[in-house]
Amino acid sequence: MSEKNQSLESFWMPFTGNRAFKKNPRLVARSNGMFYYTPDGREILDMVAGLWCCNAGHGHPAIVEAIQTQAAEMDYAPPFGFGHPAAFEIAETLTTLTPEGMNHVFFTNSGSESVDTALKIALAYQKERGQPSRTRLIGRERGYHGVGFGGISVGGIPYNRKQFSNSMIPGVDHLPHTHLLDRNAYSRGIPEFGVELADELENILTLHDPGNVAAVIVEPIAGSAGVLIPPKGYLKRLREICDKHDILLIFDEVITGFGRLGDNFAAQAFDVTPDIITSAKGLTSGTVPMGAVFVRDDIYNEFMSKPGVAIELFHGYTYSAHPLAVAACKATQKVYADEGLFQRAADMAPVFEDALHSLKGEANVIDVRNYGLMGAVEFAPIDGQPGMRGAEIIQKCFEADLMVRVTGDTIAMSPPLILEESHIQHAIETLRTVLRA
Ligand code: PXG
Repeated sequence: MSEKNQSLESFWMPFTGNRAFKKNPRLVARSNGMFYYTPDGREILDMVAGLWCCNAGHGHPAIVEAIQTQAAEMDYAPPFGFGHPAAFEIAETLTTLTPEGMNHVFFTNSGSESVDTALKIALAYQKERGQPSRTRLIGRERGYHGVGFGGISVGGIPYNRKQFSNSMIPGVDHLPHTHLLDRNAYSRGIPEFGVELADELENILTLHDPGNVAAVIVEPIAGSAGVLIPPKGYLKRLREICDKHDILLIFDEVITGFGRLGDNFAAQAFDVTPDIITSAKGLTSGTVPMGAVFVRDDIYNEFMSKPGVAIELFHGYTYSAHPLAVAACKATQKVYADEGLFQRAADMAPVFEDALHSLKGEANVIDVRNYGLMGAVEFAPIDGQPGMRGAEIIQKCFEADLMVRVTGDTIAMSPPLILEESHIQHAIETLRTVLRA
């Protein structure tokens, strides 16, 4: 690999074909703005914001400085029984971005931890309010909620569950996914058909009795499964059914939060207010690991209203509200606000949409979909080798200095919100060239 001929063997890479990677490594060594740089200096256009997270672009000087300053000032502060002022300050700032009445936040270090935290809060809340029979959880096919046992249990990506099939948390059901290729292919923005898929929730509730169900968790837009946009009216219908049966609705906004859809959260973009929002990634623009779970005031107050209880929730992480993460988060949020990046995402979305949809008609393209600055192009699989075409395309793109994300035979893009029209054109034309070759 390098002059030192260092082996790649020791690092067991996550969600990666280790053997294939180590034969043909795709390494990046430096980043700035919209770009990564390989160890030998090639400039790679980053159309995924790292992994859907670097919303402010790479190496923003204000964020870099905040992290450096904090590292020198206080490296770590214990979050159990102690606090540091900036944690309370950023919590308050963040709750100005959430829907009304959602003014409390629990800090974690990742999306997976945010999901498991949200599920635990939902379960504990039902007990606290005197409804201990409400223990069941409902996720959705093709949902990705991270890799904790809770997250894979409510998640709906078969490969992520298969190796652990006997160890899922009990009492979980799944809604059908909403990817209706035959009816909704090439939708621009919100697809027209499929609101009735939300009604399946009523059937699941009838089967188990609503009084046994704690919460429903969905990604407003499924990201990892290939950018699946909810059909028109679908999220509202889920909200109505949850309200009718007094069930919590959790939006997993690990990807959709912090400007990705041109608004603070998908909750605002789609005008549907959940009871709990999970987040991570864009929270710190991917600079320092951090997650956050936002809860409605009455959920928090339920825990706080019990007399004589010392610790209200037996849950937390050594690194909850880590000073470096908090500093990064504060600086990131200031950059988002000062530079109007959420609005910028909204402004660039139509340009992104037009460019993506110009790929309709290219070889093997079977769908293009988009919302805000999330987009995907789906390809017909090679016969008997699902995923192979997608893998080839991202390799060819990387060789052509373009970073995109692949899931199966779908290429996804979720660029930093700082991108310019020229980046969009360059990315789409590079992809077009790869497809034509
Ligand atoms: N929920 C959602 C909706 C996510 O997208 C997580 C939870 C878990 O976050 P952590 O920080 O624990 O990884 C995610 C993460 C991909 C890809 O290929 C997506 C994610 C992570 C890695 C790869 O699409 N999303």
